[in-house]
Amino acid sequence: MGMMVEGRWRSDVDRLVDASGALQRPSSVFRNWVTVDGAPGPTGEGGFKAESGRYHLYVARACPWAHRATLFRELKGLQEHIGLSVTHWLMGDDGWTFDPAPGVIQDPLHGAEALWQLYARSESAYSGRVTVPVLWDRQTSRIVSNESADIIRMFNSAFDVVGALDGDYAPTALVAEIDGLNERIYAGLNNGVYRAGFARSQEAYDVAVAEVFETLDWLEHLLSRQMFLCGDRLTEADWRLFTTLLRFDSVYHGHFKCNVRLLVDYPALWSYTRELYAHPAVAPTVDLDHIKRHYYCSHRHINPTGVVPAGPEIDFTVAPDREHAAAWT
Ligand SMILES: N[C@@H](CCC(=O)N[C@@H](CS)C(=O)NCC(=O)O)C(=O)O
Repeated sequence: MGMMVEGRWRSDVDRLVDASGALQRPSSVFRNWVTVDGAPGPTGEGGFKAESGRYHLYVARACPWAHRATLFRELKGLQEHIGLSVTHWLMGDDGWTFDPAPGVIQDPLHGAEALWQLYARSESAYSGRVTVPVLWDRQTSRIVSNESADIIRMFNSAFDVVGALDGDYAPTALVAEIDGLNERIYAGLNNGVYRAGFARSQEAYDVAVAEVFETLDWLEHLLSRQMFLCGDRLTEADWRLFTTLLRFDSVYHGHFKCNVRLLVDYPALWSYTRELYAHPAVAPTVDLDHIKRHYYCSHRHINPTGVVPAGPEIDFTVAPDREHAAAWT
């Protein structure tokens, strides 16, 4: 895995694991916000007003953080308002690229061949990681944000004035609860699976994998009693959890060694995952082929042969069987 150093791509730098062998995920650095009137958001600079056709989203289908952003683009009906490019599934020596392959949507704005070129265009002396998702401003040719947590909050409400679909997944009265759930689920599960998978010491792995299954056990208990994480209302917290659950048995169980139990061994969580999967916004955002190939081929330090396993066979379309299953009209 490479990174940029003063505006240039370097493929020879490996910088995510500390001396104890534990994964350190650095914070995102572009933290501006699109707002209704262009006023600054909670972080960053102002000037990014919600306008139809002004912004473009760059994602990898494999990435669970980028997946949040494409989900919110669909949930809020923003496809006509915000363009989309999809990288190649392989994150190799050049990082994320737009090499032609099924499912790749190339860069219509600048014809970038690799994502780092867009980071360099936005900030010529940029040093740091080149991550997806990226929300790009066509007007200033700059990255607005590369933090998925912020991007989905913007998508949730900022574009309502330009014709987004109804639906508030982070209502003010629930924000504190959603933030609390997000924090616990991020640490124990969304990022916990990465901490387990990228650990380079037994100790770091043991700590991470225990937290993954503690978190799943807690979620199973919660979702066997209520429809969604916040009770009866579907919120952002559910969608952020969903992108990790969707990948669990296909990649985190095998590739990241999170193999104490499978998702399908958790009756409530497994049904909940299928219920969310059946939401009409989900199918256009899921590419399990990109997901599996990305993980098993990109992380050669974990899977040196790059061989992608055939299974497991998973059918997300089996009817839900929770007593209080969610259904969509
Ligand atoms: N905090 C970021 C994390 C994004 C992230 O780590 N994306 C991964 C893909 S799953 C990536 O692009 N990694 C490239 C790299 O680290 O060089 C977010 O949630 O948006």
